[in-house]
Amino acid sequence: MDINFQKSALLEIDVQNDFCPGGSLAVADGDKVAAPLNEIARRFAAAGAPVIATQDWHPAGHCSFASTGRTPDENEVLWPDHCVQGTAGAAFHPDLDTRPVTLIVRKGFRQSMDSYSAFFENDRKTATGLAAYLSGLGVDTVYLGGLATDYCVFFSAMDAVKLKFTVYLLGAAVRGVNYPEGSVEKALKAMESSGVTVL
Ligand code: VGL
Ligand code: ZN
Repeated sequence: MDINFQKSALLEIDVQNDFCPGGSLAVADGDKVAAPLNEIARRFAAAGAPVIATQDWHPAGHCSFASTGRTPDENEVLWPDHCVQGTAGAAFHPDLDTRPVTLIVRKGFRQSMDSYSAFFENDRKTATGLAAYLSGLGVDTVYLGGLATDYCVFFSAMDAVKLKFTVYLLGAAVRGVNYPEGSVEKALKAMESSGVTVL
């Protein structure tokens, strides 16, 4: 893979214990994304290029938790309690090498709003600051991997396209929830038809 490290950033989405086997919202083989991400992250680091890791970072009783007893909005999915701030479940999976990481973006930290994307919260308006950070570094291309293909990776990739970044999805470094059934397939198709290149 030929990467222009002068203008590229690597985004490692939500490689956290709760999304890996044994976690409260486990994605099948979620831990398997760590090795391919580590390999490419070391190449970015060696070139002095930015490596951004995101962390789903919810307060206890977060609005996305089914345990609140809330009735979900149309098309909204509620989840088991996961990635509660400061807990072991919210920590990066131990297989993820965090040494190359230059910035950690935490998201979903507001009680009443979720944030799947690394760029915008789920109101689709509130910025996380990541776009400005990347622009400030002259980045115009992002490589993406992590968890989960059909949620946080998907929304991050789609926002990156909207923000006019060139977007590459690291196909071997993503895994999906696939809930509802078929959502991984649907997400991959939508990303590809929006201009995301799946490697
Ligand atoms: C995610 C569901 C809930 C993700 C985060 O990282 O894809 N999925 N919160
Ligand atoms: Zn979450």
